[in-house]
Amino acid sequence: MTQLTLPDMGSDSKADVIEILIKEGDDLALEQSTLVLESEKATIEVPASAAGKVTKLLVKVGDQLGSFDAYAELEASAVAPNTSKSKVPNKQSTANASTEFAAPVESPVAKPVGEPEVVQATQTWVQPNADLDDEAELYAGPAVRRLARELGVALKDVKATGMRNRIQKEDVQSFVKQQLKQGGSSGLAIPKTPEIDFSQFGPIREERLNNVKKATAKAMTLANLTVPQVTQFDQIDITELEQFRQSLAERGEKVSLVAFVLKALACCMRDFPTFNSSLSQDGESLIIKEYLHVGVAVDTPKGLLVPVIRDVLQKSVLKLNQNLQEMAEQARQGNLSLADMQGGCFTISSLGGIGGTAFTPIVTPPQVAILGLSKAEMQPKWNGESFIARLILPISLSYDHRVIDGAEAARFSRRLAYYLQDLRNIIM
Ligand code: CAO
Repeated sequence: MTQLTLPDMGSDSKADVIEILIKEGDDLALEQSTLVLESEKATIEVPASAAGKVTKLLVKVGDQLGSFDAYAELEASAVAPNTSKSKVPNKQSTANASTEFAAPVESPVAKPVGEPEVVQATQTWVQPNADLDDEAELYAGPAVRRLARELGVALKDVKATGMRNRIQKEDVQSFVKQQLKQGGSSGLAIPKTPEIDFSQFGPIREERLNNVKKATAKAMTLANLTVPQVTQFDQIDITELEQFRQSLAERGEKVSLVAFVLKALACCMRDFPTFNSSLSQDGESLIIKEYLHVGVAVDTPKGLLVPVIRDVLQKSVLKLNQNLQEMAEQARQGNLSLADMQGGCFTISSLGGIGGTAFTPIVTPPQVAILGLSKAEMQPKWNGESFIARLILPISLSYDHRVIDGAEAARFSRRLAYYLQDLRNIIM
């Protein structure tokens, strides 16, 4: 058994134990901090002078210790303890050398047979008044300051519960817990929207949000906070596609433009697998999917729902159209199951039936991109000799810039144009 004792403190006066950084059963490493002592002018962190398992603590917070007092018993490990005695620099000399290590001053003393081996601290550093915060006169030991630094906590915000108004480790921990509960209210945390009594400006009424709207709000907030998004705008000439679509309609086959876009999009995702990926949780890798399911945003009386159409690459445009119409109807009727809305690799949001020239759809993680369709309109296009009327579809491709670069997004939207401008390219 080994006893840990304090080094020579350089005077007869005693220091208060203000923090105990170890507990019985701990495996102590050599020079690991064990105690924080406070004398009138300094805070001293005492490093372990031997490695081993702590079998007994001989002190408690509030005790007073002086030079060579024992404070713990240790079952020493194989690592040879450093048994040289040392002397803490006296306070005058430490005033200008706050982090200086004291040099050993005595050689090891042979221990009497049968007596516990006494291992004294060999090094310590003294920081005269270093724990006194100039601005707010805060007291905290080095270990607490280190913890606060690691957690990004400003000590002035922490309520102290220790002796002489000293901030303890537990105070920092409960401050962090409190902040997490409140959703954070300091530093870089997102400030809350101020609560305003709108009735002071005129009559109001309050409508409770339904579950769809609440889920959308949560998903959009998460998406906007976590994904650095960019939107690439482009225009696609769908004149021929529309003529083909109309000819199908004349034959009684009504096919949505979205079904054609689904097919062309799946070809693009096959060509650019990054668009069919998710960033791993630790941000270290990309998870590339070998399946290809696409969600389509549907405007329903309850709010936005996104049913997922499976295996888009393998399906014909007619099959995709059938899936789209069925899913959209189920969404409007409120008959979608949770499974119907899961597993999407990409999303299409079409506002073309309503209008608008462009918008910035929001990428919803873990997906890395979303395609917005706006209203196609006839536009004059120069063919080198004259202006001709062409049907132009505006698209808005938003992407997660952590995963997709701008050049890749531009190539992707050009590839989509390649497939939609001439559908024959899809079967090549
Ligand atoms: N350009 C020009 N006209 C378009 C068009 C476009 N991009 N897209 C649709 N139209 C026209 C067409 O004339 C279409 O009628 P026909 O197909 O008979 O000619 C008509 O608008 C209706 O289209 P639609 O968009 O309602 O129907 P759809 O089958 O093409 O799309 C669906 C299905 C589910 C995408 C759509 O009904 C829908 O819900 N869209 C809203 C999606 C949404 O809310 N997105 C925002 C999400 S973020 O808040």
